[in-house]
Amino acid sequence: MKSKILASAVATLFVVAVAAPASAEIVITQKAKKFDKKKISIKKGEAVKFVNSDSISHNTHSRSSGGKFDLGVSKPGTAVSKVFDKSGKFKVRCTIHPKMKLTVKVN
Ligand SMILES: [Cu+2]
Repeated sequence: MKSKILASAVATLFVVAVAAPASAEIVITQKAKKFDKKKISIKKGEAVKFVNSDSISHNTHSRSSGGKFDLGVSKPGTAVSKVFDKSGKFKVRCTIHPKMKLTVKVN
């Protein structure tokens, strides 16, 4: 009887683990006035966390059609997050530093 309960508990734990969001957090670092990657490919519904590791503020936005967003200005040491819930190719930019460029491809 005891082992049956244990087995059930283990099975429950397994289900919980599997049911947890499959998407690991995707992190992009803003450092030296650059995104640490130029291009990333993610799945629809996944979130990207933008971490400002610079000593200056950055803005994070996209004006790509079908996926416009603006996460505002993030101060040094802070982070902002964006869920990409539409497929497509989105150019992520910083209004303060136009040379900062990242393309997010959402599959
Ligand atoms: Cu910037």
